[in-house]
Order: sequence, then structure tokens, then C-alpha cells
Amino acid sequence: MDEKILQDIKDALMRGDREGVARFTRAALDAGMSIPNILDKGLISGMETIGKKFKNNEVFIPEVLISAKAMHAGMALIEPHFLKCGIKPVGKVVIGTVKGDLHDIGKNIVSMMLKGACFEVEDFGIDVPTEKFIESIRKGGVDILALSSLLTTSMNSMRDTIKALKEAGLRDKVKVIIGGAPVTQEFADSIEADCYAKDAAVAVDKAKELLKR
Ligand code: B12
Repeated sequence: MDEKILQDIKDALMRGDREGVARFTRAALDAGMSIPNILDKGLISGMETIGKKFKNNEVFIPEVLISAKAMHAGMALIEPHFLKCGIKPVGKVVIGTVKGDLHDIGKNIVSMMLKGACFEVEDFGIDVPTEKFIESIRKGGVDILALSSLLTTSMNSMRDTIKALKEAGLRDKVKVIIGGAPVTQEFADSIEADCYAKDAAVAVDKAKELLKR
């Protein structure tokens, strides 16, 4: 039964069927299925398959875009289940997809899960200019800067942001965590980020660790 609903979510996402994704996600929630299960085995799994098809030229930008919108419909239903923190935030995170990059699905999942772990999250969205990040750190009160990149080309914007933090004398004011499909620990080390996380669950653990450093 659970497997069937997860497959229904996945199939609807791959078809770009927004209403279907919403309907099956709601059914999964009503059936009491766990959020990580719905996210990993339904929504993210569907998006991964689209990614493979895109790579193999079996689907193209318009189809990917429609599936991405369907993914957002599912995530919108899941998000309220993460937001159960009535207590004082454990820390503040500024998050954004770096300049030159319009991908936001992974970043939104990280943002949602950080909120679920009681972080205050300010999300600057996509294609964020370096100066906007720097300005927010200059204002103060930000514990962690979280940068997302899905393109090998936009990874350079992560390097630029850390360089700009140093030039502004702000590098020791904030911890920087980076992620996104092409990002690796090796790259994080090379640009002197404080840490790298391969997915949203690890990002939450690492963000908590960063607060203690
Ligand atoms: C959806 C998608 C799009 C959508 C984006 C819609 C949206 N609202 O995001 C659209 C259609 C707009 C798009 C456009 C393009 N795309 Co695209 N896209 C994808 C696709 C299929 C899926 C990405 C995704 O959402 N994955 C699902 C999420 C859940 O995974 P994720 O993003 O990796 O996030 C997880 C982790 O990485 C991590 N994470 C993510 N961010 C962060 C941040 C922090 C701080 C941390 C700690 C962790 C973390 O946690 C997340 C959750 O676990 C990928 C294929 C792929 N396999 O990645 C290609 C892909 C990224 N795209 C690609 C390309 C080439 C493009 C275009 C250049 C295509 C074109 N010719 O125009 C444009 C670029 C536009 C731009 N300037 O950004 C390439 C990139 C290749 C490369 N080496 O750079 C890929 C890999 C496809 C491919 N194989 O060729 N794309």
C-alpha cells in the first residue's frame, strides 16, 4: 500500500502532474506515512529519475520545469509538518542559491529541514548576488551562511562569496556550509568553507555541529 502511494507520487512527478503529486502526497500524509519516506522515496526519487532522463536527452527543459513545479506542490504540503518548533530558535541561517544558478529544489528542502530543526532561516532565493550575502552578514546576527549550487559553473560563485567575506573582514563572523549535487568535500576544503553536506539530513546535523564550534 505504502509502496503504491510512493510510486504514484513518483509517477505523477515524472508526468509533471501537479494535481496528482498533491493528491498522492496528501494521501500519503493521511495514511500516516513518514515525512522522510514521502520525501526520499516519492518526491526526490521522482526528481532523480527526471535528472537521469534529462542527462540522456529523453526529456528536455520544459518537462523538467513542469516536474519541478509539481515537486513544489508536494513540498508545500509537507512543509507544515516540519514547522512544529514553538521554542526559541537554536541559531540563524541565511541560505541561498548562488549567483548564476536558478536551481532551488534541493535548497528548499535544506531550508525546510533546518526550520524543522528549530533554526531561524532567511531564504534569499536563487541567483543571489554575492553582495547580498555579504550585506546580511555585515548586519550581524547570522550564525551560518548556507550556499547551494547545482552547476559546475556556479560553484565559482561560492568561492567568490567566501573570498568577498574575507575581503570585507567578516570571515570569522559566520560559519559557511555548502552543498548541491556537484559540490564535494574536496571543493569545500579548497575554498575554505567550514563544511559540506551531501544532503539535507546531513546538513541539519552539520549545522548543529557548527553552532558548537
Ligand atoms: C530540476 C533541474 C532543473 C530545473 C530547475 C528548477 C528548480 N526550480 O530548481 C531547470 C529546468 C530550471 C533547470 C535548468 C538548467 N539546468 Co538543471 N537540472 C535539474 C535536475 C534535473 C534536478 C535538480 C534537482 O532538483 N534535484 C533534486 C534535489 C532534491 O537534489 P539536489 O538539488 O542535489 O539537492 C540535495 C543535495 O544536493 C543537497 N543540497 C542542495 N543544496 C544544498 C545547500 C546546502 C547548504 C547543503 C548543505 C546541501 C544542499 O541537499 C539536497 C536535498 O537532499 C538536475 C539533474 C540532477 N541530477 O541534479 C539538472 C542539472 C543540475 N541541470 C543542469 C543544467 C546543465 C541546466 C541548464 C544549464 C540547462 C540549460 N541548457 O539551460 C539550466 C541552468 C539554469 C541556471 N542558470 O541555473 C545540469 C548541470 C550540469 C553541470 N555539471 O553543471 C544537471 C546536472 C543535468 C545534467 N545532468 O546535465 N534544471
